[in-house]
Amino acid sequence: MAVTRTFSIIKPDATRRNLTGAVTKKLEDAGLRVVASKRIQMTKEQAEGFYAVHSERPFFNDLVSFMISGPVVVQVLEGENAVKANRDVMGATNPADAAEGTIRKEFAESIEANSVHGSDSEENAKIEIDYFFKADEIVG
Ligand code: RTP
Ligand code: MG
Repeated sequence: MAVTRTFSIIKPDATRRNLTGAVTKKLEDAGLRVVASKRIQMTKEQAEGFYAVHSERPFFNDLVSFMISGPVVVQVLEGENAVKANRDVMGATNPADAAEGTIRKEFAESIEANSVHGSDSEENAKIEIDYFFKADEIVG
């Protein structure tokens, strides 16, 4: 299996509860390596652009408001089959459906305040990494 990269966000509900380390440990325990990381306050424009794919969904405005409600930690993760490894450890979008041992089962507050984002394909991972990071900010 190839070593690949994915993009992760530790969302405002998790940074607010001081869970940056706890979430990162889950990612690392799943075999992923943090090769870039920064804590940022997203602007409304940044969040709208990032979630543009969801702009017609009924939850879009709430989602953007939530994502700018506090700091987030954006990360690039590297590992074998990184997109799938990350999605597996994240768990289902709705914590009520998330499997035991996943980040969302353990930490998420609701379907919206669900502690983490992870890219859903390698193609989107590249786009999302480029949205937040310059090449020299990533050290593999
Ligand atoms: P993500 O993109 O954040 O990794 O999560 P995901 O793939 O599991 O979920 P997605 O369908 O892409 O939805 C993006 C984020 O929107 C919020 N959401 N709210 N109120 C709702 O019904 C609802 N549905 C989704 C969540 O924060 C979700 O992670
Ligand atoms: Mg998604």
